[in-house]
Order: sequence, then C-alpha cells, then structure tokens
Amino acid sequence: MDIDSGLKILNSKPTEESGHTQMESEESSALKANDKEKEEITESMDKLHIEESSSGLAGSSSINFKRKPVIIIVVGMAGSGKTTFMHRLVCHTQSRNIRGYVMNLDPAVMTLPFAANIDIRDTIRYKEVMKQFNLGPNGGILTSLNLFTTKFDEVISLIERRADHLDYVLVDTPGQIEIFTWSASGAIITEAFASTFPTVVTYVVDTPRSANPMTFMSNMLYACSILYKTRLPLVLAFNKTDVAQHEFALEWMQDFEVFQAAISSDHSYTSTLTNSLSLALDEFYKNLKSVGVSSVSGAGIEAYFKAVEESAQEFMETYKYCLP
Ligand SMILES: Nc1nc2c(ncn2[C@@H]2O[C@H](COP(=O)(O)OP(=O)(O)O)[C@@H](O)[C@H]2O)c(=O)[nH]1
Ligand SMILES: [Mg+2]
Repeated sequence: MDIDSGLKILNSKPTEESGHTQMESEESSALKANDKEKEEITESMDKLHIEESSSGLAGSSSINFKRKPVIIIVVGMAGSGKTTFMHRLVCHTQSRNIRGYVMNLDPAVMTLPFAANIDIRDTIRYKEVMKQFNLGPNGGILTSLNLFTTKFDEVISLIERRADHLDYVLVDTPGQIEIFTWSASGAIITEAFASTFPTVVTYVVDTPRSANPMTFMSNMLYACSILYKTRLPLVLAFNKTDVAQHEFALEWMQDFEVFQAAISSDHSYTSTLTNSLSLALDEFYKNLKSVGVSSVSGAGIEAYFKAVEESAQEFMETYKYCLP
C-alpha cells in the first residue's frame, strides 16, 4: 500500500473494460481487506515519510525539459463535469490512437468511468486518513493529496521514462476545486509538471448553470484567478452543450455591451459591480481559448484538442520562461 508499490501496479494501456474490471476487483478486495486496512494505512503512513531527494524538492529532480507529453490538468467547480470530460478525452484518445496517460488525483471518488494509469486511491485511502488524523471529508482529501505530493517526484520520473511513448497526460483533480487550486500540494504538483513538460490547465464550465449572468461572472472570476495563480495557458471548456449551447457565453466574452444588456434590468449593487467587472475581465477574455464541448455526446472534442495544441505551443514560447 505504500506509494512505491502503488506505482508498480500501474497499467500502461488504459481501456474502459480494464477500468471496470480493475474497479470491481478493487471494490471486492476492499471489502475483504476491511479488517486489515487500518494496519496497512499505519504502515503506509510510516513509509510515506518525506525523504530529501538529491535535488531537494519533489519534482525538481528533472533536469531536461521535454516537449512531450503535454500535461492537461482538468479543474472546475464540483459537478461541472470534470470526470465525465476526462472519460470523453480518454475515449477520444483511444479511438484516434493518440497515446494518453491518465491520472486521478481525487482520493474521494467512488468509481471512475475510465481506467487510470496512476490513481491516488491505489496509494492513499482517504477514509483511513480521516480516521487516523481525526479529520472531516475536506481535511481528509487535502491531507491525502499532501501525502501523495510528498512522492510526486516519483510520478514525474515515471512519466519522464515513458515520455517518448506518450502524447498527453490527462489529470483529473478533486471534486472541490479549492482543494487543488488553493493548496500547497496543488501548487507543487502544478509546478512539478510545468517545470518538466508543457502544461495546460483546462477549466471546465457548467454551461447550463452559467446562463445566469451573475453565475457566469462568478465562474469567470474563478477561471481568471486560476490563470493568475498557475501562470499557465488556460483553455475554457464550456461543458454540457448538449443541454445548453455556449454561444451566449462567447458573445458575452467578445462584447461586454451584450453582457451588460443581459443585466440591464437589474439595478442592484451586484449588477453595477458585475458591469464594472465585465470591463475589467475584457483583457482576460481576449487572451483566452474557449471551446464548447459535450462530455456526453463528444461534440467539440476535436476543437478542444486543437486549442490544447495551440496552448502547448504558447507554453513553449511564452510561459516556460516565466516559471519560477
Ligand atoms: N448532459 C450532460 N451532463 C453531463 C455532462 N458532463 C457531465 N455531466 C453530468 O454532470 C454531473 C457531474 O459530473 P462529474 O463528471 O461527476 O463532475 P465533477 O464533479 O466535476 O467530476 C454528472 O451527473 C454527469 O453525468 C455533459 O456534457 N452533458
Ligand atoms: Mg470528479
């Protein structure tokens, strides 16, 4: 159960079938091993002590920057469809013979619709972390991510060894966005990736829920703060376009007067503030790539990968040299 043995069980060719088999067997073995679990987690924690790597920081062991694979970090509000979107990306890469590697960083997810090559749940059992450290669910998820991050240099080395055979590494993050975007471990993971491979962040937006101008603005402010914090190219994926088309959002982003017209009937303070914010965000919108996708039907996924490729190029030309 320690991270070393966890990494050894990674499979290299994800398929949906193997995903289900793996998950089913994990579930049944989890039941059987229920009694042993507590012992194992204690052992695991003992082994997860932070060792100082030769170069000091986790992830900084990499000397050579590689042009491939492109790392895609998928973030977004809980329920925006990150995991379903990941599943769609996995299906797309498999059907086009694009070489993808899949990573799950959500320790609390019950079942995954895709097979993950690297799964935080193989190493850390977050419910045991909650018990052991007397934490609530969010603290448990955060601590699990922290524990996993202490060995992230091994994850980077593993991907480096396979780099020649990979086009993309797809990374799913915990349901609650702030656990990844506002934690030290989230920052360490992001920096470890970006200092070794071209790295692109995808912010998944729940399009039907963003039809309200205030919700839209609140979502865009969050997206902007992620760009500000990660300093990485950002692609907005307006998800669930099978339920609501995203053209209204593109229009609001291209022309703030259209957005202001949408809130003109509201004379509250929030509306005035939203008006001003739409002007402030104009610069953010100008440099942003936005695509409409449906994780359910697969619409827009080609356009999404095109946006990722352009962003990876942009990373190499601009962002790489701005890294701390
Ligand atoms: N109609 C529709 N539903 C979606 C789409 N993507 C995700 N969902 C649904 O949205 C809910 C949350 O999805 P999930 O992937 O678990 O979100 P996460 O918390 O961001 O990982 C689930 O009920 C999904 O079936 C989509 O493109 N279209
Ligand atoms: Mg999820």
